[in-house]
Parts: sequence; C-alpha cells; structure tokens
Amino acid sequence: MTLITNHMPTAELQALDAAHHMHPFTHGDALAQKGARIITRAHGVTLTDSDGNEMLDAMGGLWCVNIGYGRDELAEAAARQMRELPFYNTFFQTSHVPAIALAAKLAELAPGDLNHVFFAGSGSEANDTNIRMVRTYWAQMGEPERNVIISRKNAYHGSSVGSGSLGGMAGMHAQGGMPIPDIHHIDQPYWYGEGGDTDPEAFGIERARQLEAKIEELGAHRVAAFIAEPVQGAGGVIVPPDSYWPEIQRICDEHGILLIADEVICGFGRTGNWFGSQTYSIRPDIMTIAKGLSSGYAPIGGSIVSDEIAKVMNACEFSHGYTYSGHPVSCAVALENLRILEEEEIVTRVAQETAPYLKEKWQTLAAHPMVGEAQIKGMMGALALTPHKDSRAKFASKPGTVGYICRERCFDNNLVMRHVGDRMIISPPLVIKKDEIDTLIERAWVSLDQAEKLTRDDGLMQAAA
Ligand code: PXG
Repeated sequence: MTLITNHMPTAELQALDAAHHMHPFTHGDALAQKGARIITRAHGVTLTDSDGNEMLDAMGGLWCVNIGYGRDELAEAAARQMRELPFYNTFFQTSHVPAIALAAKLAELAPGDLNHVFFAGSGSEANDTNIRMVRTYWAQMGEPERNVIISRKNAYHGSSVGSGSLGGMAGMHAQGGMPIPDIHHIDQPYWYGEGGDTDPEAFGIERARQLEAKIEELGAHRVAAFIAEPVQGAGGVIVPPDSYWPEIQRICDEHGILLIADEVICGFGRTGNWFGSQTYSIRPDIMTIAKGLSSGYAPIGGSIVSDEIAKVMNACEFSHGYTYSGHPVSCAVALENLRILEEEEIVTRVAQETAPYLKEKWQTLAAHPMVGEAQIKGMMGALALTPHKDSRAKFASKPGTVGYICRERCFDNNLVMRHVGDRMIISPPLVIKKDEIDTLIERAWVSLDQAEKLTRDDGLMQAAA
C-alpha cells in the first residue's frame, strides 16, 4: 500500500509542498516563504493540523462539508461502490445504477419541473455545460442568435475558461484571456458596499432593473439566459435585499430569458431549505449543483434542468460530456450524503434551530467597534470590517489588508474564517451544534479585538477618501 507521508515533520511536508505542489488562488512564492498549514484529520466541525492544533472549521472545508467530517457511512458507500463497479461511463448508450439512482433522487428533491440531471465533475464543469446547453437549446428552438448570457460583477461560477467568464471576478478576467465572447455582467445587489443613501429595498429593485436595461440594450432576441447565485458566496456572502429576486424573476419571465440559479453553495440546506431557490421563491430553468451534493467527500457536480429544456435537448445529440459525468463512486457517495441529510432531518434542524441560533449570536458581533454589518442567511454569514461604523466607510489600505490581519488572528485562535477583501465570512457544516456556535462566536470576538488593535498599531484604521 502506498503510504501518504503525513508522518513527516511539518517543516519537511511544507518544503515538499513548496517544491512540487502548485496551489489554487495562491501566490506561490509567498506561500513557500511562510509554509502551508497542513491539515491531517477532521471530525465533525473540527480540523486537526500536522502540529496537532484543533481548529473549528467555520468554512465547512470550502462551503461544502454540509454533513460534517468523519461520516463512516460515506467511506463505506465509496468502498462498496469501488469494489462493485469503480468506473463505467454514461456515454454511448450505457448507464449504471448509482447515476440512475442519484438522478432520480435529485429530480425528487429539486423544486418544480426540474426533473433531469446532466452530471459533471465539479461546479465549474457544470456551468460550462450550462453555457453550451442554453445556447444549444435556443439553436434547437430556431433562435441561434440567442447566445448572450448575462451574469453579475463579483459573481463566482467557477474557474474554467467558460465558468470563469460567467463569473464577474476582475482579477480572474485579467489572466488567461477571459471572458469569452457574449457574456455580459451587470452590477451586484450589494447594498452595504454600493447602496449609498438609497433605501435597501429600492436599491434591490434598481439593481434588478439593470438586467432589464441590459436585455433592452442587447435586444431580447439575443439573450439566452441570466445566471446568478441566490446568495453570492465567494463574492463575500452578499445577501440581496428581499425586493431583488422577485424583480429578477419578473424580468426573466417577461422577456422569455432562461434563469440559471447557481446553487453550488446555496444548495443542499445552506440557506435553510434544500435549495436557495426555495428560500427566495425563484423558479429557475436550470440549477447548477456541486459541493454539498456530496458534502465534498467526492468530486461531483451537475445541472438539473426543466422538463421543457430536457425535451428540447433530448431531440438532438448534445456533443458534450466528461469522462467523470455521473462517476459511480461519486454518485454513491452523494446518494449516501443525501440519505443522511434527509433521514437525520438536517435541513429542517438548520431552519428551525441552528440557523436562528447562529443568526442571534452572529448579530451580536455587529456591536464590535470594527464591524459595520453582520449579515447572515441560513448558515452563511459575513462581517464587513470598517474603520468607521456609521458611514460604512472602507479602509484606505488596499482591500483585503485588514481582512487578512483578521483572518490570521482567527487561524491563531483556532477558528477557520475566510476573508474576502475586508469581509469576514463563514459557512460552517450544517451539523454544527449550539455549543460549537458559542465557541465560534467567542473566537471570532477575540480575533476581532486582536485584529482591531493590530490595525490601529499599524496605522491602518483610516477611512478611504
Ligand atoms: N458556482 C459557485 C456558486 C461556486 O461557489 C463554483 C460554481 C465552482 O465549483 P468548483 O467545484 O468547480 O470549484 C463555485 C465554487 C472561495 C471559493 O474562495 C469558492 C468556490 C471555489 C473555490 C474557492 O470562496 N466556489
């Protein structure tokens, strides 16, 4: 058996990591100098690193470990499936039981007439599928000129060329020739950062109407679809005003534009319902799924599409697919994950107990002198750091400078909380218990206090002009 070398001292692992391992979204030289933190084990909501530190993982891995770490049932489902049928493809008129069972289960769980699943290996791949699917759908409908997809600035839809183009991350578009043609971006519904003196609900309508203006500018006959996350995750947990989604839905309906809800983060209980679309009464034509589908135990993603889209797509051969579309081991793991979410009533418990408790505690952090707002929806939350609460001011320093200071304090206090610019964000496992939420809040408060002091000492408590 090949041993994984986690018996080595941390420094040796870090040296090997720096020598051979290229990390996503990471400045390699800076990391090599510091040394990566090496995670060796996890259970429940707790991570252990190679030095034996135990940390509360308030990010659920990367927004994905919904059922928590260490569930043997998933390991057993994977082992069973590997022994029985480790791989077979779903191309060329073949199928297998795990893919069939998972597709049927997803059709049962998904709202409305979303009854058909195209599998992928990740959220990025699924969104690439969506780009080609909606364009092919309209071509099949006799409207091949409808190839524009409208998305939003600061959206995250993945990191492949297609999905990264859908996303609205300026830093990503600056590298590697993105975005691809015919993707347009409107502004995000981020009231705290961009709403100024406008009332939040009026601002929500204003930002939604940018979609209508964009459709009119481009011509409705050219627009295939609008894509958005119900709550933006990687953009910094941007919870839209309540007025936003009903207006978006109206605009898509009136102009006959397909609506793609990217549920990669919001799906599988994160917002207190099975899907974020249910939380916001969105009626999508396509949902992108990944992450919580398998609680991250195995890589899998997909697109769940409506009866209408499936009918049109099934009338042609869609020249598209991945070797690992419907990978049997990933499907078996996902099925077991969904069984646990359902039988242990985890989503219901989130809605009725944990999310309300987390909200109450999270909002106490708004009293901290450096916190401008404490936003939360279900089990995803954000703190906007500010040098001046009342004016919602940004820091004069480069965005992310103070956020990074705070993140480092969190890590040293055994709390994994991420920063997006100067917003601190959480997305803990859905199974987090009340006493663990108390610990999360205590560690966050201590980290904020320390970060505030460091920010002052470094002369960074300055508002941008
Ligand atoms: N859509 C959404 C809404 C996502 O959040 C993807 C698609 C792409 O999924 P894959 O499986 O291809 O990564 C995501 C992924 C972060 C971070 O820093 C967020 C994601 C991935 C990596 C980092 O918050 N989200």
